[in-house]
Amino acid sequence: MSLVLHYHPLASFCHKALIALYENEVPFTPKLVDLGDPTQRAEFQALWPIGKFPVLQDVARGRTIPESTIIIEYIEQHHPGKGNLIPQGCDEARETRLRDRFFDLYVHEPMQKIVGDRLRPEGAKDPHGVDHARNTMRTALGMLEKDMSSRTWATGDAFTLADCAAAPALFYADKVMPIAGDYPNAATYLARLMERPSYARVLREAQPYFAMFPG
Ligand SMILES: N[C@@H](CCC(=O)N[C@@H](CS)C(=O)NCC(=O)O)C(=O)O
Repeated sequence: MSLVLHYHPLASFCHKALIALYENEVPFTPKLVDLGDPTQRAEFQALWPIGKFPVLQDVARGRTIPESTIIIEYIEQHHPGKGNLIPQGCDEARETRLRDRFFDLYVHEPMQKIVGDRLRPEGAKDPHGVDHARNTMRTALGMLEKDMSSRTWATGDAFTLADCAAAPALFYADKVMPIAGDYPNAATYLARLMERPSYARVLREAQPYFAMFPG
């Protein structure tokens, strides 16, 4: 099999890439990386020194592709399936990429900041950074709440790259800042994402690892 995905089943940005692979029904070999294991970490960093997953290797084409958004762009270009995750039209494609950035930068990364702080030892916490992250997330959820009053998916009627980004961002954001009370449309959208077969599969596969999530 040409494609190898270096990932961890619990890792939120890996969920994003997995959703796209499942949407397009692209065959790949999953390679679970335990970053806590120094040997596995060193092997992984030889591939991508930044050391963050997901990373996709295309053995046949001799390519290593990091970054979840770029992985999805690559899949769409070189291994397209039945999904059409980036629309053909320039304006629609740009809007999709904007929504992808929106979820990554203003929901996903603040969520990571909040979760990451829980893992820091006493005395090394960053309450100011966490407050800032919560405020950013609140602003983004407020914007999403308005958008989702009239949309099925992030950009309209079609499931796209933006929904791949939204699913894990909202799933884990909901764990650190429950969204149903203040953002009912966003909560309905999250429920729809969780029912989407591609993401339902990702969540099923992550199930054995959820106990590792810092609650
Ligand atoms: N911008 C990257 C972010 C990837 C990322 O933050 N991955 C996390 C897991 S969700 C990671 O590898 N964390 C391990 C670490 O930072 O040591 C992407 O979109 O792929």
